Amino acid sequence: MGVAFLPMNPAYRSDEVAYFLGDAEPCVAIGRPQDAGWFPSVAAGCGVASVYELDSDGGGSWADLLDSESQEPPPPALTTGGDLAALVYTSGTTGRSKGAMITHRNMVSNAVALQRAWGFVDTDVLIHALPIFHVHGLFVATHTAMLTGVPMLFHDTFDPARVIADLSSATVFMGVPTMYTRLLAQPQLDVAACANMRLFVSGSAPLLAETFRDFGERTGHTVLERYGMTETGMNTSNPYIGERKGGTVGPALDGVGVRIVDDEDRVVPTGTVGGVQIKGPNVLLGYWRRPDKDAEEFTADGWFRTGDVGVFDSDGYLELVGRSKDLVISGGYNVYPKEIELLLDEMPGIVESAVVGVPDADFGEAVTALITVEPGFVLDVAAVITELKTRLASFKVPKRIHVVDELPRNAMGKVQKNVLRADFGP
Ligand code: MCA
Ligand code: AMP
Repeated sequence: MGVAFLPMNPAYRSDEVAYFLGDAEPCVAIGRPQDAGWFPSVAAGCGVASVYELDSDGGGSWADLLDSESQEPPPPALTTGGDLAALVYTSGTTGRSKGAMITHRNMVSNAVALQRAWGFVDTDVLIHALPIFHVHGLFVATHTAMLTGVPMLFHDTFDPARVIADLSSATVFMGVPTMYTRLLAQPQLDVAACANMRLFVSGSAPLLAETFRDFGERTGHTVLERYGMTETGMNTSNPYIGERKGGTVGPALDGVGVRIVDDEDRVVPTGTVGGVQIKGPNVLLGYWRRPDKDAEEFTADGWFRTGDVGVFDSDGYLELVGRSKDLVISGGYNVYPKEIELLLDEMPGIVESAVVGVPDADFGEAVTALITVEPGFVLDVAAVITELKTRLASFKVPKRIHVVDELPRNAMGKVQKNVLRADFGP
């Protein structure tokens, strides 16, 4: 149809929605009935011409419109696979998200590569319990199942007991590490419960070695870990047939170029840590209306800088060892510290703040804020959290806030977040 889709997390608050709609300028916006008090006016305020509602049972003014139209599909407007298919917002390292322009070719190439790599067959049944506003649930899970033409048992929220109850009717599950730790917390997860399953895939955040080990021991299944990004879809995957190495995200997928480079973009020898760069048909067209970001994130010879830091082992398996970008991944959701710091720094009595991710048993990393205040000021932490919740989706709101005398800085005056992570970790 020539339409580009912009998925949004329904947990976003009005300021966040206003930013996306103002930046993307869609002609149609569809919201939920429970947001009727603010969504239509925010969308109209951003110049969106048509605003509709869709409820979780498929009813609402959007469904009514479709019912009232002729059933003839509109003439295809698509001309090439290089056309824009979706705008997915990501990576606001300076506090503002950027729209990653994903093409039809990006999606198709990745779906085909994953279908082959993970051995999808027409008898598969996928348990889909991921949110459908991020690449993991929206493209990786949905596209592999749809390309193979197999059913999805679609869960509208993640409930570990419900997933376990469905395992006997399914063959594939995809989840983020938090889902695996929550599944392991259920005593009914065992070999018998998983007897019909052929594959468990994990991604979006690092799978802890103990989760990998415990899941194997409890279920007899070796979790297959893979690595991707909104901008690139999936890049690497442990093999379906062959050794799945815990702590690694496997070799590059078919057709995807993955290289490790030094600070001057020179490829480093195997076994040397460096920046991870990607090239291939899976890599985004560019950032929506951000040529400055395209220039920053792509090398002169067309490789995309992921901001991840990794190393290849002698078998060609990639191990991710860190990130050069300032990003917290909490339960698979990306949280950009800058976005929270900017809001905190505006609040009365706060001098400055630093937001970091500290290790957390459930979410992998827990968003944690360190704050300095004006002399004599007593910070009401509960009020800060309440205020942040009106401005931000609640998964971004710090789980912990500490008032400190000062923030540690290096010789360049930059806040040393690694020191804070170590000091405020468990
Ligand atoms: C929910 N909460 C969270 C998180 N999730 N807080 C921190 N981190 C989180 N991840 C908070 C809510 O804000 C709420 O707070 C309270 O927990 C309960 O919310 P609820 O919705 O009931 O949570 P849940 O159902 O228990 O959610 C946990 C979850 C979810 C199922 C693990 O976070 C999830 O679906 N994560 C997957 C995200 C994902 O798909 N990421 C892929 C993006 P309060 O009570 O204060 O309101 S990355 C990607 O796509 C790339 C390409 C890749 O590689 O895959
Ligand atoms: P997003 O911007 O939401 O697409 O998140 C992509 C980021 O998630 C990557 O750049 C990595 O930092 C991280 N990520 C994805 N998969 C994995 C994984 N298996 N292990 C560690 N980090 C991962």
